[in-house]
Amino acid sequence: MQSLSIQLPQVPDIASLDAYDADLLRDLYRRMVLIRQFELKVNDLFLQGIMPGTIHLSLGQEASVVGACLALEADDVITLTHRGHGQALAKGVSAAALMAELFGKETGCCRGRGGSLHVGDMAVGALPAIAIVGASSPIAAGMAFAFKRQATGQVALNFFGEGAANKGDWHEALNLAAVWKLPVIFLCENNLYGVSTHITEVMAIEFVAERASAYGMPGSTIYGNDPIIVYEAVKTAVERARAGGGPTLIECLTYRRGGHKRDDPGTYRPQEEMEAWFKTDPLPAFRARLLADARISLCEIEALEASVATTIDAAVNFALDSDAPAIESALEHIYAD
Ligand SMILES: Cc1ncc(C[n+]2csc(CCOP(=O)(O)OP(=O)(O)O)c2C)c(N)n1
Repeated sequence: MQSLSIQLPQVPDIASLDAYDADLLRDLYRRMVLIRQFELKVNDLFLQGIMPGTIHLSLGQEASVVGACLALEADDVITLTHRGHGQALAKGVSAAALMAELFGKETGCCRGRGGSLHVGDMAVGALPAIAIVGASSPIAAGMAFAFKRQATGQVALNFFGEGAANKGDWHEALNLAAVWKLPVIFLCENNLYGVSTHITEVMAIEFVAERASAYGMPGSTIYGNDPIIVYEAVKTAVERARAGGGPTLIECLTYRRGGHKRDDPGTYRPQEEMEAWFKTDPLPAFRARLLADARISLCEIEALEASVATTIDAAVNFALDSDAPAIESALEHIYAD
């Protein structure tokens, strides 16, 4: 933790990939590429005026969500944020259903009712996103409470941004989760900014994870732009949670490549900071590490990237060809009168 800084990225020494199964490495990279290509396509569609609504892109944060989700089992559950496309794809929501959701179509993962801010699919353990900052932490703790009572062996992983860690409901969730030793992992994607506000303007300590000790749970701040580092940290937390040890707080230091949302160019960020973080882009970095591994060839990586591009094109066609929900179904699949 000492070697990391909230100001500029510090890339730690990264261990060799030898100990990891090649299929896991391929899966980590494939999901990161899927998120990257999905969001670049979504951005294009917005700029062309083809896609409606608003979007919060997570370009640059792929390693944190993919490393975290691959450390979970299929029946474990995640909660998503307003910046949730990557979280959803990492957990296994199909690109076609996600794209259709963004277009408000009946074939979308929430039948077109949610849009970008509420994506998810319980069939793959992704609770549709809650756009109220901080509000998903008590819900994750609640799900973990149910898992514990029913002895299902499942864990819940709560994604949130560092801005959420200053909300009261977040603190209450961590406290109760620790007191009741709930099987929940609180995973902060610390991208340094809540909209345009730098973390140092709203937090008097350096790292969110320092707060873990106040609740009596382990906490760590890790470099979030390497999927293996995140995978290892989450795996340890998951094992602890399943063994009845209770929650863990993990803070992944990362950076969003763009602004807060599509109408924000993100120009409040210092040039030096942006340049330094952009150099740590998780995709080229992990690609280079894979290429250095004798088990994975350039040809294979290029084929993987091309196949993801085909998946994204198919997702767009599927979404555009799908029908909007019928007007008479407007009151179906909702939980309020
Ligand atoms: C309770 C609440 N207050 C304000 C907002 C408006 N809002 C949406 S995203 C956001 C910033 C959240 O920052 P952070 O939690 O760090 O997540 P990030 O956007 O960096 O992923 C704000 C203030 C909201 N959605 N909910």
